[in-house]
Amino acid sequence: MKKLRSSKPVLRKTTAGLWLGGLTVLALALGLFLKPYFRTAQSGQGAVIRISMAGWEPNTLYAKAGQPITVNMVNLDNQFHTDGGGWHNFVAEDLSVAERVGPNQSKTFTFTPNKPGEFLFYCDICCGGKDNPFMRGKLVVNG
Ligand SMILES: [Cu+2]
Repeated sequence: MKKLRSSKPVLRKTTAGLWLGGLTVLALALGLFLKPYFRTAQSGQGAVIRISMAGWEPNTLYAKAGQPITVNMVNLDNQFHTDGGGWHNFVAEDLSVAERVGPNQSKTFTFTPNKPGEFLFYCDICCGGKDNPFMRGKLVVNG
């Protein structure tokens, strides 16, 4: 009987250890999962936008006036495109933004729209550029 009693705390410790380990793993997993959201929250607003010969996806971005927005522009095209060699750019004249991204590359840039409104952005490297509706997108800046 004495042996049984002495083994009880050991069993309890193991159970507690398992719980603690499980909780730690859970917290770490949750932290990893939530990390991008927290980063976005810290640096204002964030958006991922994909560009290819087919156009922008999505073609509407949202921002808030006076708050920085970080755009991660992902280029889905390769260098074998005869039209611009697979390069694209993000041009928003009214916001003084012009960023280029190479084939199969991504580029992250940050800017701060200082006034509310709807602003045109486009790629002028390929496919007719600004005149092609597929190469056009809209940034909606809320006040
Ligand atoms: Cu383009």
